[in-house]
Amino acid sequence: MLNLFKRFKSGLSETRQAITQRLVSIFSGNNFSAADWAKLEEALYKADFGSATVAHLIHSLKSLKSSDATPTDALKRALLELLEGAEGDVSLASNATADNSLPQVVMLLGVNGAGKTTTAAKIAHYWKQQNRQVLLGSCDTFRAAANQQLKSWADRLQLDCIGSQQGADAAAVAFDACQAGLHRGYERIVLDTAGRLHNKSALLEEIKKMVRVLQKCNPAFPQHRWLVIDGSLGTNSLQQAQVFNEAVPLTGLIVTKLDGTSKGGALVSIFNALHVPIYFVGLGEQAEDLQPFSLNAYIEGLLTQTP
Ligand SMILES: Nc1nc2c(ncn2[C@@H]2O[C@H](COP(=O)(O)OP(=O)(O)OP(=O)(O)O)[C@@H](O)[C@H]2O)c(=O)[nH]1
Ligand SMILES: [Mg+2]
Repeated sequence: MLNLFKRFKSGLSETRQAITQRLVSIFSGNNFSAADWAKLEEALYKADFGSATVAHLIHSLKSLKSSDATPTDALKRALLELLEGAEGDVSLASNATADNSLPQVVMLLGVNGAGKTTTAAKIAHYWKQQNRQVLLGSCDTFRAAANQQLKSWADRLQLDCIGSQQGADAAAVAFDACQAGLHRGYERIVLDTAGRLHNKSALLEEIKKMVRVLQKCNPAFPQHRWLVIDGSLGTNSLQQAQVFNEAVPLTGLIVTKLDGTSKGGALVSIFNALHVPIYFVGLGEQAEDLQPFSLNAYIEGLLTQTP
C-alpha cells in the first residue's frame, strides 16, 4: 500500500519532469544567469502553471528569503501561498452549515469524459472505508451505458446504488436517490450526472433544474456541487470551470488524470480562478488512485527529485 506522498509523487511524475528536466543546475545553486531564468520560465509554462502563476513564482524566486535554503524551498513557499485554502476537508466535518441529521449530498458535474462516473464510485468507496454509510445515485440518464458503468463499479466495490433508466428525468432520479438516502439513514449521497458541454445552455439549465428539484427534497440539498475536471486538459479547462460556476455555484473541485500528463501545474490557476477547495485528485485509474488533495503531497510531488 503506497502512502499518500508516494502516490502523489508517482502520479505527478510527468509534471515534475517538465519542471525539473535540464534544471538541475538551477535547483542546486543560487546564482541564476539570464538564460537560467528563461529556462525556468519555460519549464513552468511546460507544466502549465499559466502566466499569472508563472509570474508570481518567478517573482518569489527573485526575492529569495533568508529562510529559503534553496530555490526549491522558495518555489515551495510561493506555491503554498498561492494554494492557501485549496485543501478540501474530505471528512466534510468543517461544513459549518451542516445539519448532522441530514445526509450530505454531493453532486458531481463536468464535461464529457472528465471522470465523473468513476470518481463517484471512488469517492463512495473512500467514504465507505472511513465507515460512512454511502449511497450512489446514477443520474446520468443520457448515455445508455452510464447506469451500467456505475452499477459495475458499485458491484465491484460493494456500494449501494440507486439506478436509473436511459431517458428518465435526471432530476427525478436525483430526487429519488436523495429521498431514499434520507429515509434509510445514509450519511453521504454521491450523485453522478451526465457529461455536458459547457457551451450548451440547455444542458446547463438541466443542472439548475436538478438543484431546484433536490431543494424540494430538502432545502439544504445538494450541499456540495463539485466540478470534476480532466487535469490533462490543463489551463484549457479554466473556461469550462467558470461557465459551470455561473450555472450552479460550485463548492469544490476534483482534478482527475493528473497521472500521464505534464500539465499538473494548471491546478494552481484553476484554484485561483474559482477559489473553491480541491477535495480529491485522480492519480490513476484504480479506486485507491483517487486521493484527498494534500497541499504538501502535491508540492512535494511537483518539486522533490529525491526518491
Ligand atoms: N489515468 C486516469 N484515468 C482516469 C482518471 N479518472 C478517470 N479516468 C478514466 O477516464 C475515463 C472517463 O471516465 P468516466 O468516469 O467515464 O468519465 P465521465 O465524466 O463519467 O464521462 P461521461 O459520463 O461520458 O461524461 C475512464 O476511462 C476512466 O478510467 C484518473 O485519475 N487517471
Ligand atoms: Mg459518466
